Amino acid sequence: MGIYDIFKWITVFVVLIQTQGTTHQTSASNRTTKRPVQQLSKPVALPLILSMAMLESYGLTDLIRSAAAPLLGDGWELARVITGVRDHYRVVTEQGEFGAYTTGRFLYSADDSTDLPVAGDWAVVRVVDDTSIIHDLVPRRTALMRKSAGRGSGGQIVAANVDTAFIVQGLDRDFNLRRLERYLVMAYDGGVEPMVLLSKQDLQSDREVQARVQEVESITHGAPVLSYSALDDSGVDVIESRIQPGQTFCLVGSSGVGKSTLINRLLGESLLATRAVREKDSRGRHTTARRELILLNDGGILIDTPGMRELGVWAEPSSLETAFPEIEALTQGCRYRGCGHQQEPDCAVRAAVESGDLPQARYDSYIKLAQELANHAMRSDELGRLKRKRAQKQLSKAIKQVKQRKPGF
Ligand SMILES: Nc1nc2c(ncn2[C@@H]2O[C@H](COP(=O)(O)OP(=O)(O)O)[C@@H](O)[C@H]2O)c(=O)[nH]1
Ligand SMILES: [Mg+2]
Ligand SMILES: [Zn+2]
Repeated sequence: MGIYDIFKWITVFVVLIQTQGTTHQTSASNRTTKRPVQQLSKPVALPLILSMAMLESYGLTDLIRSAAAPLLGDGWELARVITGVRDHYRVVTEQGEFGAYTTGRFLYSADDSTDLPVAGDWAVVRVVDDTSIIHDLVPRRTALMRKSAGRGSGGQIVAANVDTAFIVQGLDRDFNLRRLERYLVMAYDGGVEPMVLLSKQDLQSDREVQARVQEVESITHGAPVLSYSALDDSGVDVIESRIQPGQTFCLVGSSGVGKSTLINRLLGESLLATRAVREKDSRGRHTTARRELILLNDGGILIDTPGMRELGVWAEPSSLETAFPEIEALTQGCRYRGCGHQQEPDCAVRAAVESGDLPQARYDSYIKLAQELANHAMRSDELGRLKRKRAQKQLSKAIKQVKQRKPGF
């Protein structure tokens, strides 16, 4: 038995163990066991084989593999972006962590900043010595997007391929239902499940906390609302229980609400991982890059975001319907299709406000957001929209392929 045969059997063994641990591996198991064996026609070092579980712990799924397959050339590999600071990226591949930069061709083909890598992106990279070159991005499955700061600018991607948005709000002066609505719109628009985390419950009486949780539940329409305190640890275990291995959670919320504190608390002993990564930049200077994507000990991936003073929404107007479902339902009773719910006669939405069924503040918030989003829609770049559609199509195709292989996906 030659050395490669030994490697081959080790791989098969490792892959078998991996596939045992993951769900829905029925018809796909043939394929997942075959692929790494094929790679063994090339010399492969043992650590690389063992670390194949690494990208899975960073959230790699068959869906992403399928979507990436057409992009992977010879010598290229998949990586997840863990720091998306422009010109100073950091990625993790099956071989470990690397600083990364984009190719000129990639930059040239980018229409605007939303095409550039952000934390959570899956990228196709080539590792050269101790650095890596980003050739392309796998179409994003989901994305959290905000209006970029500054006048007349477009959208900005906060994080990509997020499963759940932890919308953190403080049970202190930060508490604000209207701001929460903005974050909910952002999550729904990006295809991300929202979960509201109300921090600092130690600052309020139990009754007050209860009342605020109920208030929030009245606008989340079923999305979970949890309260906790990082000070006395109450409620943190419930948050922990919601974090599933391989799932990506992005913390969003105003600065000062307690996002970093919560991350440190969830990290527990692996606190070190939140420390900034020291590395050399292109000129050989030592710089510190903030690490945004963090892997938890018990599995689960967290993405920290810098605090946002004010969240400018950047979403398709249709995302309002998801965030304001009760208003969407009322719309059916308006006399005119496309009713703006303002001056139009026989408006069911305004009637509900007058009868007290719909709180005035909720209505005002809806109208304000609808106007903001309509303005964006008019300004938005048609090309960008088309590209989003194209990426979406590519992704739907990949989803279909995975579904065909896996009944019950
Ligand atoms: N009383 C109380 N203070 C908290 C809690 N969580 C965070 N803080 C404090 O809030 C401040 C801001 O926290 P930080 O995590 O930096 O907020 P971030 O800007 O959202 O990352 C810090 O002084 C924390 O100690 C909490 O649950 N209760
Ligand atoms: Mg912070
Ligand atoms: Zn109306």
